[in-house]
Amino acid sequence: MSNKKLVFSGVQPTGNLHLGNYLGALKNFVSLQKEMECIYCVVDLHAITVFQNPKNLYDNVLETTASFLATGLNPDKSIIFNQSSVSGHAELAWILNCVSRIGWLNRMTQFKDKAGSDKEKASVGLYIYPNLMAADILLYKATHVPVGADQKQHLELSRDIAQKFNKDFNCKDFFPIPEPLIPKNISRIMSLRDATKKMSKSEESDYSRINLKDTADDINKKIKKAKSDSNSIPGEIKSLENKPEALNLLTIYSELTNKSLEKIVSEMAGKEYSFLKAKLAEVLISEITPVGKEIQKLLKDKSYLKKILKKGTEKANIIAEENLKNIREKVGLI
Ligand code: AQP
Repeated sequence: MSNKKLVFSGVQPTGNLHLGNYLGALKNFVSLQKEMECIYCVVDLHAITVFQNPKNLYDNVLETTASFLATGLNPDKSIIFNQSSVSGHAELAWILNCVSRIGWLNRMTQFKDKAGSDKEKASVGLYIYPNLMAADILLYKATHVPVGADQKQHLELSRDIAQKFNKDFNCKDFFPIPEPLIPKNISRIMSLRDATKKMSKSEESDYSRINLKDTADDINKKIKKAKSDSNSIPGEIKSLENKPEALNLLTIYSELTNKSLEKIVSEMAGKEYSFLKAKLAEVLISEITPVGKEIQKLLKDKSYLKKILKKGTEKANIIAEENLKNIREKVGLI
């Protein structure tokens, strides 16, 4: 087996990227780019598992690409492309649909959350989404996958699929078993309105999230309105156990200031949440608004963004085709 480390991860073009995507995934993408070969994909085929207005989807693919670049991904170092432009993703997904088990998919909690109460009406694509995710990773024989904690279960399924393929086709170590890279302190950013739910692009209320394109004014308003607690900030983390909104705000602040949660809680002990909110809005504005401005600037030159995707597609296709040739051979396809 090759020892080459290779990173793969994707982001769905389903709307404005937000603070959860940024702290849970994109920041990690940028730092990994310094140490390893990386492939970052705008996963448009995942997006259409839930109906997308075609015009919005097209725009969102370009906007997600702009967000990749604005947060610091370098197209000369990392391969940046959109999933549907490399047909190998769909081909390998089909093969893996035949390796993966229905029982495994039935355990996926994201399907249960996204399909809601009427599962009969969910698309088949939404149900088999984790098999496509496995194909994305295994198509490049990626060894490391930076994701937020919400994707941990899907990644475990990718590992199971890789192991089963290697066993079924008697090719030990053919697919590396991909390792998740989940940020330790800030694996899941929660909604600003209801911290029992994760911050998400598809949540109806825009007040539930900080978008990367939000202005200073938007950020101030959203943080002011964010749910917290009527008591003052306690001196120890344990007392925050039943106060998820307060804990979420403190965790975001700790991440953005690079200080441990313990240190932040001890510094803020006894203060009102309005004090934390003012400080939090300040650091958010200084970290997020420059990214938003860069996204807006990049979006003015769509042909440049398309050129980046085209160049990335060419590079990705070379790796994908080489691996697919071997995969077809293992399966016995002529
Ligand atoms: N709230 C979050 N906290 C930490 N990480 C998060 N990620 C998403 N939300 C959070 C991570 O961002 C990467 C890209 O996610 P995605 O956009 O492809 O899919 P998602 O997880 O389904 O994100 P959303 O915002 O909830 O999108 P919608 O609403 O369209 O489903 C992933 O690594 C994810 O873990």
